[in-house]
Amino acid sequence: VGATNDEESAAKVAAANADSGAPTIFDKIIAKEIPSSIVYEDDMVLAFRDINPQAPIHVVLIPKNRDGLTQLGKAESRHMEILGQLLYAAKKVAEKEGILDGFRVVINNGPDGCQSVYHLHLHVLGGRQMKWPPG
Ligand code: D5M
Repeated sequence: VGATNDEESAAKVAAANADSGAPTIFDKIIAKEIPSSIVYEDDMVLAFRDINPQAPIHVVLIPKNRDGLTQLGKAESRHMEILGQLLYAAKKVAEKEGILDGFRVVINNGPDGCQSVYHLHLHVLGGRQMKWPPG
């Protein structure tokens, strides 16, 4: 059975490498080794524009120290602070981007969730009418 499309097969390859401990592209963004368009930053969180935006505003939020947290499905109690910080930072990003009237927060988890980067992250999308179900 072949992959149904490129996105799904890329997600499966990424998942297979998820626990290798290898740095991800997001580590390079944190280290400023590759450029990104940063929209918000504090001690724990970095937020930058998604390279492949799915809405007029599409920001990715990551913990600067992921503390082993590759995906939400692997969260442990020690990660509660990171999770809370990310969600609160999402609200600040939405406020800064002027989309408090309507935005969406997404966490893609695992291959079936189309996760492609295994460094926990949260998407903030807005600037257009969001649809439900998301598909
Ligand atoms: O989403 C991972 C997201 O990360 C995906 O929407 C593209 C984005 N991405 C990947 N590389 C970059 C760089 N270099 N800059 C900005 N955004 C990037 P997932 O939830 O894992 O599917």
